[in-house]
Amino acid sequence: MNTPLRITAFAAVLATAFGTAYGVGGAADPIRTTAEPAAHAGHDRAGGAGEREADKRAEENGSAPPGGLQISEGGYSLDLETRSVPVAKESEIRFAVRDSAGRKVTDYRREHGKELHLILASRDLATYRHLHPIRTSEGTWSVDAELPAAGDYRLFADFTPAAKGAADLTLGADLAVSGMYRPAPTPSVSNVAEVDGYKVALEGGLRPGVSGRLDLTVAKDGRPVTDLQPYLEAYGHLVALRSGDLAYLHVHPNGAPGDGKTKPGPTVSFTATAPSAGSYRLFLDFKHEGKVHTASFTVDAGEASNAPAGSDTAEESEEHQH
Ligand SMILES: [Cu+2]
Repeated sequence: MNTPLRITAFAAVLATAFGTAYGVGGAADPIRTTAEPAAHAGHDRAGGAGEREADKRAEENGSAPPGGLQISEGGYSLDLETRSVPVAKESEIRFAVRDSAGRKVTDYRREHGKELHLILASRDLATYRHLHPIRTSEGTWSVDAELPAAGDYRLFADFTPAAKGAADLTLGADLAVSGMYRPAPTPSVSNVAEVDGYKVALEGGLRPGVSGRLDLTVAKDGRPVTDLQPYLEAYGHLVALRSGDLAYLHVHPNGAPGDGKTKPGPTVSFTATAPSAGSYRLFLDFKHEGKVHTASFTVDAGEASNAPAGSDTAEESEEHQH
């Protein structure tokens, strides 16, 4: 149904997007997760045969949850020391990642140039921040943020512990921003976003359970931008958050700066799979003329195609035309 190369590339993207879910299938059982939140380490730490059986089933039927929905997973927990900050006032947010013994984690594997990527998103998806906190040698992370609107926010820590066998994890915790809360409606579905004088057009989209391609094309003053700058080792970073529960999907571009074939714009291409049908908010970070900009879109992941192989082939031929 596909060339081996394409399957490999797709698998790599999947591994990035769902590293947690595929690497640590054990977090799939909601009952078990509630009762024993820190018990789902990697397969090497899996419990009895029944548990391993459940893990295997979860992986097979794809029911392993997306990232960001749990505060504790794979033996690691997000310990949010700052539970609440005032609205519209620069405030320090502190947290730590703790291992199953309760110790603060101080060894991380770098992903895209950073040990940990921090995403802050309001529950209504109107506010989004992609930040890089600093860590003390004892393992406490801190970052200053000024959040423009009150309400409940989700804080996502995206990281990979350096410990052997540890998978890429996205842990999530709630952060309250105090003040008068007026939830914003989700912006309507659109394939064009405007930010800081840039216009970003989206082609393609998300499909549940099927890999889909998303091409984002950046223009300024009506002209394609062909000198995007690498930001964190890529020409763009795309995060998708599911409306309703903020399930977190971090995808990376197809191709990297300096690989000899990826151009610095105007189009940055991604591959992603939606965990379900529904509405998603996409946030694209890109860098141009020394500044990072964030373009956001609302997209609908429709019903999964019955013929994923056919759709992939269609995409592929499209690719060859360029
Ligand atoms: Cu980051």
